[in-house]
Parts: sequence; structure tokens; C-alpha cells
Amino acid sequence: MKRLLLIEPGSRQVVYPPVGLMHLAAVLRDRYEVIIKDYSGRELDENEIKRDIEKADPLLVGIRVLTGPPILRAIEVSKIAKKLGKIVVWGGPHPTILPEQTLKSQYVDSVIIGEGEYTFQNLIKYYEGQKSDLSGAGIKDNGKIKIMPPMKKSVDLDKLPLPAWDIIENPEKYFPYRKHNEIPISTTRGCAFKCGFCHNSNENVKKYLGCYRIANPKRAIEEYKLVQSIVKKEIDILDVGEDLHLVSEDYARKFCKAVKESNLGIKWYTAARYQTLNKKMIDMIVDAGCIRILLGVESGSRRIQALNNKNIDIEKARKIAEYARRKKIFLTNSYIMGHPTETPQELNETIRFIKEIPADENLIQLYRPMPGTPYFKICVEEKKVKVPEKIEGWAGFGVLGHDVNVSRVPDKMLFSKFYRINAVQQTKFWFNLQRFYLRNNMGERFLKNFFNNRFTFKLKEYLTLRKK
Ligand code: B12
Repeated sequence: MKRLLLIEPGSRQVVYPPVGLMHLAAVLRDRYEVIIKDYSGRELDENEIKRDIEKADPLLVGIRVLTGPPILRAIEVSKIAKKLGKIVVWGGPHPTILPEQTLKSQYVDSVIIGEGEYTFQNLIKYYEGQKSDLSGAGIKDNGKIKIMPPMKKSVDLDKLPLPAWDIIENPEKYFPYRKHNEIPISTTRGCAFKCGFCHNSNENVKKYLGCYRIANPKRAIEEYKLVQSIVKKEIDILDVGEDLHLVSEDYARKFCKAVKESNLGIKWYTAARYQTLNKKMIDMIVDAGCIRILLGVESGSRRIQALNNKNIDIEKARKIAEYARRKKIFLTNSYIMGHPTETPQELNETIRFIKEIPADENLIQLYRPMPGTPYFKICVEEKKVKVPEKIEGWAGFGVLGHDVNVSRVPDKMLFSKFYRINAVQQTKFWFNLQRFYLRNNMGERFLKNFFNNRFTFKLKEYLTLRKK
């Protein structure tokens, strides 16, 4: 059997299971021996990468790439793979958005655009010398870049085998606690909405990833059972939030039914939108074990809400938020400050929303430009962002300190409001989180949060900005 090596370069700070690569491995494993290496959560080690590639001696090396710091890590891995004479294929969000520029790199031989389950199999066949339909891929043919059209059919999530958790080395590392660990489970593709700042509003994502799909809820339960049968530590929370989980009342009912019928006593975290949520749904999800929900508000300004198709009525949102909290769901409302073209008055409208819509956590971030989105286009038009000429140039995107103010709010006002409001909100969040941990018997997390808290994180962020 030929071997394939799939690599998640990840980022230095976060350890996260290589979900995308496990999805790919699941469909490839019948025909190939698939090895997954996950370098997330640590510095890259050149010798280790070299050893991993030499030992696997694969037909090709596939790498998952996000915009931002992971790009430099992906390039480092690719350079080593190329030196060892391997074919290098990139997939994931960044090459999906910018396939052509990615292929200009001497370290990348081909890319998969959008979801990879069907298209990657065809690309591998091509490298095996077989005739193959290369839809959904970008290749170099005698040095000439060719971007193929999307595949006609989208992946049917219910027909896929479960992600290949069993081939992961030391899966215990993704579950740091003795008890009450959570498992990220990917149940969706794309998003039903197209927010101006989000990857899902990118043209290639729309074409090559296709429309919003959500898997049969029973699959999440099956995946949970599979992982719990492999991992010794106790997992009892499903994190199914992704970009959008509770898309409708009908789907929420189905998901709740599947969780309750499993009789496993598991809890879950989800993501929805104020437009799709109502009190009846909240009752239903609480009854089925939902303990945490993320809702995007983003802005209090009607004009900016329209860019994100999030027309949020403050009174309605307040009622839903109050109800969810009364029902003891931990509620996170997310906001962006410094939207492209945002004015001081619009910023103040957002601050009014933050103060008036209750939440356990107000997750307030400064807008960070991400390529391929309508927001990014505005940033370029407004000359707030310079488009990098080479892939390396994207490493600073999505991280703090890069072109942080693309709005029309003066720097001083934006940053001082951002840090002042965060100082209050982070303090409230810290206490609410501790209460949440106690309520759900998460003693280990309570202690960890007590000793390693978010104040220091925000302080570091503030100092980074001050230095610039
Ligand atoms: C979990 C998650 C996180 C986690 C873990 C990060 C991680 N390792 O993915 C955390 C919380 C840390 C995180 C952080 C951030 N995230 Co995030 N995150 C996600 C989320 C919700 C799920 C990822 C996932 O598991 N997907 C499920 C799998 C099945 O999909 P997949 O990985 O894309 O894989 C498929 C295809 O892409 C392809 N494929 C993938 N890799 C490969 C490799 C090869 C060789 C091939 C052939 C194919 C292939 O095939 C797979 C199967 O079809 C996605 C949204 C989403 N739905 O994907 C956002 C997403 C990846 N995040 C995003 C962003 C913007 C961020 C942040 C910048 C947010 C911020 N403002 O701080 C940060 C920093 C990320 C960074 N640059 O380091 C964007 C990325 C946009 C981009 N251009 O890169 C996404 C797409 C959200 C969005 N809708 O805009 N994130």
C-alpha cells in the first residue's frame, strides 16, 4: 500500500485536533496507508519534520494551511519536503482563497480548493500516473499554473466514514483534563449566511465548498462514542459550534432528539444567530444538555449589520439573552470593533449594544483583515491594507498588530475604547466563567482559570500594540 503523509502545521499557541486531516484520512485509508502528523501547540523542529517525512517515505505530503502565522510553518514544512524530493499539496482555507498565488510558490506543487474528500482522491490518482478528473484542484503543468473548475457534486456528509481518530498519535493530548473534556466535532460545511468578514462569503468558498450542509445529528454521537472508546480520559461535552450549528428550529429539534436518545448524559456547546433563536428553542436545547452558546452580534450599527446580514433588534436580543442566561446557558456574544469604514458614532452604537444585551462573555475583538472577504475588499479600496505579493506576506494577517485600524475611528479613540471596555468585560467574564465551571462540576478548569487567567493575556496584547 502506498503511503500518504498529512501534516497540520498548526500554530505555536494552540493544540487542536487535526479535524480536517482526519476527515480526509477516513476516505483515503482503504486505498492508502495514511499517516497524520500534528505539530500544533509547539515550535517546529526541523529534524523531527525531516525524520517524519523520511520515515513515512510518502507518495506525497499534504498540508493544511490557514491564513496567518500557520503559513510560515507550512512553508517551512514544505521546504523540507521539497528538499527530500516529495510532492507537496496544500489544502485548507488559505489555498482555497488564493490558489493561484499559492501555486506561485516554489514549495507547493498543487492545491485542493474547498473541501477535499472527493477531489484529493482524484489528485492522488493523477500523481500515480492514472487518468483523472482534476476538478477542484490547482496544479502546475510544465510550470504553467492551471486552476480547475469546481467538482459538480458536493460531499455528502452522511455518506462519509467517521473521521480517522484512531490513526492519531497520542490523542490524549487533546483532552487535558481528567474529567469533563470537550471534543470538537465538525457537523457542517460552509454557512447559511455570508457575513462580510467571514471566509464563507469568499467566492471560491461558495463555488468550491458549496452550499451549507449539516450532517445527520446521529453522526456526532457516533463520533463521540468512537473517540471515547479510544481515549482514556473522560469526555462528556460535544463542541459542535463551528461557523453555524443551530440553523433552524427543525434542526435543533433533531439534534436534541439524537442527544437525548443516546442516553449518554453528554452536554454540548453550540453556535447560532439571534435571528434563528427563540425561547422555545432555548427550552429545547437546555433540556437536551446544551450548556454554552455563541451568538454573533458584531455591531450595533444598522449599516454595518446589513454588511453581515445580522439585523439585530436590541430589544429582542436582550429578551433572548436574558432568557438563555436565566436557563443557565453560558452565553457568549461576539462583537467586532473597528469594522472597515466604521465611524465613531457607529462604534458607540456597538458599545451601547455591549452594555445593554446581557451575556456571560462579551467577546470583543478588533477587526483583523482576512483575504478574500467583502470586508477585505473594502480595506483594499480604502487603502488601509496592502495585498501581499507572495504567500509569505500573509503570515501577519489575522494576528494582532497587523493593520489593526481599518475603520474611520481615530486610532486613539478606537484603542482606548477597546481596552477600557475589555478591561471591564474580561473581568465580568472571568467571574462568570468560574461560576460556570462550579455549576458544571469542572473543578480542574476552575483552578486552571484561577491561576492562568485572561487578564495577563489582554495585558500582553496591549503591550504588543503599544510597541508598534
Ligand atoms: C476550530 C477553528 C479554530 C480553532 C482551531 C484552529 C484550527 N486548527 O483550525 C481556533 C479557535 C484556535 C481558531 C482560531 C482562529 N481562527 Co478558526 N476556525 C475553526 C473552525 C470553526 C473549524 C475548523 C475545522 O475543524 N473545520 C472542519 C474541517 C473538516 O474543515 P477543514 O479543516 O477546512 O478541512 C477541509 C478542507 O479545507 C480540505 N483540507 C483541509 N486541509 C487540507 C489539506 C490537504 C492536503 C487537502 C488536500 C485538503 C485539505 O479538506 C477538508 C475536508 O473537506 C473554522 C471554520 C470551519 N468551519 O472550518 C474556523 C476558521 C478556520 N478560522 C478562521 C479564523 C479567521 C481564525 C482566527 C484568525 C480568528 C481570530 N480572529 O482570531 C484564529 C487564528 C487562526 C490562525 N491563523 O492561526 C477562518 C480561517 C480563514 C483563513 N483564511 O484562514 C475560518 C475558516 C472561520 C471562518 N469562517 O472565517 N479557529
